[in-house]
Amino acid sequence: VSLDREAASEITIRITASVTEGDTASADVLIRVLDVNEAPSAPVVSGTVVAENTAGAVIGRVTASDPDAGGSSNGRLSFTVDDARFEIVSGVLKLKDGVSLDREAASSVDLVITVTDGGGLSAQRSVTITVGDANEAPTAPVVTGTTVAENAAGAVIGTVTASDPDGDALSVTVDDARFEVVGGQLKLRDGISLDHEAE
Ligand SMILES: [Ca+2]
Ligand SMILES: [Ca+2]
Ligand SMILES: [Ca+2]
Ligand SMILES: [Ca+2]
Repeated sequence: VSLDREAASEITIRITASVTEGDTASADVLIRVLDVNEAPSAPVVSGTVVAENTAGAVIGRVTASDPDAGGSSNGRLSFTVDDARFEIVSGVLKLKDGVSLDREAASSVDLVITVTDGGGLSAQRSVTITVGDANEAPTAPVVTGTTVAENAAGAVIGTVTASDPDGDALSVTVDDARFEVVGGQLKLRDGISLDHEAE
């Protein structure tokens, strides 16, 4: 048999003495159950996603319970996270101010969350946080050539390249109707040629 202070912090027992002739005498004794610190439960995080390119982004609330709840320091909980880019403030797991993540560099982050009570007992949980994708603009297109022969219908000027941080498929257009970009090449449209003396 053992006792649980959190279930009952005091119990009263009655002790009775008797003699063989039948006389009895009793006394009530109040027994206090002393507190022993018990470990908190492993922390739980309410969110699993952090937006990329968002400094200080919030992931979710971190909670844990402790058998020694109430005013005692044995039930007072504090939280830490093992990755210096993150912090837990007022029970909220977030990126530190000024820190943001890049999904294209790493699509997820493994964190260990630790809860510690005022008596020094702790519990941990490992969580994987997904970095949510945000669409990012492609780079400005680059053309390898800058000259075109006159009187050469459909002449090719050069190769057009651009890249996209997200790996998105890109389409390339040109604002002068005499030109087109086909198969990654900037060229005059078929049947169209230019005249050096005119332009
Ligand atoms: Ca306790
Ligand atoms: Ca405790
Ligand atoms: Ca992205
Ligand atoms: Ca994109």
